[in-house]
Amino acid sequence: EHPHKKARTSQYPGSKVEQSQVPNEKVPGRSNGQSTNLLRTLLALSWPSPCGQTLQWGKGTSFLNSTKGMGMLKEGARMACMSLKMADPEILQVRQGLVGRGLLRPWVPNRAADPISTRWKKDGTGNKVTHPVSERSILQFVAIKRKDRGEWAISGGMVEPGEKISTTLKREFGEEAMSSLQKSRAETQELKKQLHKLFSQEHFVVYKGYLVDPETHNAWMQTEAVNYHDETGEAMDELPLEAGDDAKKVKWVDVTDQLRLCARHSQFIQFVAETRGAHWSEGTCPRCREY
Ligand code: RP5
Ligand code: MG
Ligand code: MG
Repeated sequence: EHPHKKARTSQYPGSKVEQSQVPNEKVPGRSNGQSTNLLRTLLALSWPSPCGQTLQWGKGTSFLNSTKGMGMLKEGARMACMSLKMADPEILQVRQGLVGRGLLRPWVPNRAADPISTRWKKDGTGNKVTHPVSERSILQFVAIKRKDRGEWAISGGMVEPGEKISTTLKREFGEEAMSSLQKSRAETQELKKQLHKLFSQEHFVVYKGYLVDPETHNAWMQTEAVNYHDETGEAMDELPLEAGDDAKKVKWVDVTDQLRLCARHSQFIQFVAETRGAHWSEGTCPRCREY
């Protein structure tokens, strides 16, 4: 599936605004640094553009479709290309006809971080539970149910300005899976120690990059997902899970291909399961199957 498909074929979340059906070949890759640089430059030029703070995505759509809007966009692109010494203003083509920030706060990439905390599923006697069909050990991860969209997800959140990703990963897990914002000062200190211990464990970066989620031409998501795994389960088992902030529920969930999570979160979890040799699907060759 084309990575940018969802953003072009459905309504913008929480609205009745249809995203236009831009064909694949007309979509410039967001991995293309030039596109991002160009947008940055356009914003830095502070030319009266459709990217202006006052335009919302709804209004922006009609503005952009107007002759005046398109003219300004092209002129801005031309100026930006001149300043970047780039040849092709077409790189700033309209992706799905929506301009402005939509649901997102910052312009251009909105950085998020997704902590994936895992442990092995155990039975009453402390032995690992294996799946009867795949015969692989079953992994569990901490899932939250989002308040806004009601979907199950990883307890991720946005990177605050100037914040290190490693801090965001800990902070968001604390806020959404341990309700840290509701704790007293003493409890917060204790919680910080627990989180520090958890997040100092063995970990690896699962994914880093563009994320299909609410987006417009000018504001989109990118994330860094990191897996923190507790092999013995000692630290994770003691965790007093309590939903907070963006989360209305939190629980340990078995990892399988039946998971339906928001954004690309199921793919992140699949990658963790396969990397750790855990159960994912009932098929004999999970990597050969199409999901
Ligand atoms: C997802 O939304 C990201 O992967 C991350 O989990 C989350 C960040 O947004 P908020 O939870 O702060 O709304 O796209
Ligand atoms: Mg949050
Ligand atoms: Mg969140």
